This record gives sequence, C-alpha cells and structure tokens, in this order.
Amino acid sequence: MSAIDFSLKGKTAWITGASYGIGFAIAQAYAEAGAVVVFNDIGQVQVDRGLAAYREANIPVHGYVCDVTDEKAVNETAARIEREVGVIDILVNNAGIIKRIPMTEMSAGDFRAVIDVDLNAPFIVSRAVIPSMIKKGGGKIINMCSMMSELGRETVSAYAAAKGGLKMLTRNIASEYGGFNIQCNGIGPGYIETPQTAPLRERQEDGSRHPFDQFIIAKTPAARWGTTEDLKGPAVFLASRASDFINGHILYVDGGILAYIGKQP
Ligand code: NAP
Ligand code: GCO
Repeated sequence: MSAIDFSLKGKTAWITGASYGIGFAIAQAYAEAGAVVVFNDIGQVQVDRGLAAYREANIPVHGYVCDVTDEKAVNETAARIEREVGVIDILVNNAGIIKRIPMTEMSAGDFRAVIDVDLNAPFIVSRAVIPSMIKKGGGKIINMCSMMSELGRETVSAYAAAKGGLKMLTRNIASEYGGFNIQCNGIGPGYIETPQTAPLRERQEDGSRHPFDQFIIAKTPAARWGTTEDLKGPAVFLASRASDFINGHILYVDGGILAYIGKQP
C-alpha cells in the first residue's frame, strides 16, 4: 500500500484573516506540511502584527492587506498573490466575526455585517480563486464552519445564519466544481480557546468559571475547550491528497459536542 499523502509540499495556501487565532494555527500546520503560506488581514497594522507573530514562531509567510468583504480588493489580492507567490492551490476561508446580540435588539446593519464577513466573503474569495484552480487542474477549498452550522443559541442569530449558509455554500461549491478536481469541505470547530471566545471564558469576580464556560465543559464529552492545536491535523488532512475523494463534507472538530446530550447537572 503506497504511503498516504498528507504532504502539502509545492502547494500555495491562502488562509484568510490569519494574524492570530485558528487561522494562525492552520498557517503554522500548513508551513510544517511543506506549503508556501499566504495570509491577509484587514489593515496594515494587523498584517504587521501577524508578520511579527509568524517571525517569532519562525514560520515563513507572505502577508497582504485585504478586507475579505471588499470584492475589488479580494480580486486584486488574489491576482497579486498569483503573480508574486503562485497559483493558490489551497484556500481556507477562515476570516470571521461574531456579534452576540439578542435578535430583537440587533440592528439590520449588525446582522448584515456578520453575514458579509462570514458568508459573503467566502463566496467572494472562493469565486476569485476557482478559475485558476480549474486551469491548474484542481484545488482545495476549506470553509471554517461552526457548531452554529448545525445548532442555534441565544444571541447568535446572524452568526448561525451565516455559518448555516456557509455549510450549504461548501456543499454547492463541491457540487458545481467537483468535476474540475476541486474539493470543497468545511471544518466545524467546537468551542475553541481564541480571542473570539475569550468573553465566554472570563473568570467571574469571585474567581469562578464563567457560566458559559461551565456549560461548554458539561456539553463536551472531553470536558474541555478545544485549542487551535486540535484543528491542525484536520486542516492538513482536508488540504492534502489524502482527502481527494471527500467533497462537500463538514468535519466537526468538537470533542463530541454534537453527539452528546450533556452531563447531568
Ligand atoms: P478570531 O480570533 O476572532 O480571529 C478572526 C480573524 O479574522 C482575525 O484575524 C480578524 O482580523 C480576521 N478578520 C475579521 N474580519 C475580517 C475581514 N473583513 N477581512 C479580513 N480579516 C478579517 O476568530 P477565531 O476564533 O480564530 O475563528 C476563526 C474562524 O473560525 C472564524 O470564521 C470563526 O467564526 C470560526 N470558528 C471559531 C470557533 C471558536 O470557538 N473560536 C469555533 C467555530 C468556528 P482582525 O482582528 O484584524 O479583525
Ligand atoms: C458562541 C461562540 C461559538 C463559537 C463557535 C462554536 O458565541 O456561541 O462564539 O459560536 O465561536 O462558532 O462552533
């Protein structure tokens, strides 16, 4: 049996919004797997901060300023990456925001802002890279989905709508471009320790755990939050030849949350 090909050697990977957090960890894993790594962030300050962090971690990367919701900027950045680095073989639509507001108190502008980053942007960026992937003979697109691609909860209506839509966009890209040897899959992280979830883990004044923190511990069979390290292997797998016959799949990396009714209080 031939060796299973998890290598990303010779591939160019663009991870959006990867100055820190999950995107940074995936960029690190891809560099370690042999890929040439590209990331973007919304402004020069953020990109410079990211470049410093990558240098600190001894990870070679190319950084670009690009707001993923800006169609013109995305198309120009995709073309620039292709000129300066190479055709994008692997795209990870990682950039995302969340606004935790009860729906009846949320403005339509706030709702649209979340949809813009978490759903419209993966469409815009994927559309910018697919033509060159087709010319090159194939590619990998990985969309950062969520527990909220499957579940709702209070205060995250916009985010759940976006991530549910992103699940179906993933399946549709797989359906429409699978014939061009493009595999489009999603990763659905559980609750991961990053800046995005920091408010849900803040210690209370009496030093006790945040109620939501305790809730997630009870909802997770592993009785812990995930870390960005937990996402590295799944991300490399979905970017590698080892997953060439997987398409339209959302790989939940959630410690078992979706399978578990939760620990009895
Ligand atoms: P994070 O810590 O908030 O980082 C998000 C990144 O996206 C930041 O670098 C941010 O840059 C960037 N970004 C936001 N808007 C952007 C825009 N318009 N253009 C370019 N970059 C933009 O988030 P995370 O926890 O690492 O999550 C990364 C992805 O995984 C997101 O899609 C999130 O929804 C998803 N996810 C997270 C979890 C979790 O538990 N953490 C679980 C499931 C899914 P700036 O800081 O400069 O704005
Ligand atoms: C929340 C959290 C979640 C996580 C993640 C879970 O407020 O419920 O932010 O949405 O970010 O998406 O998979």
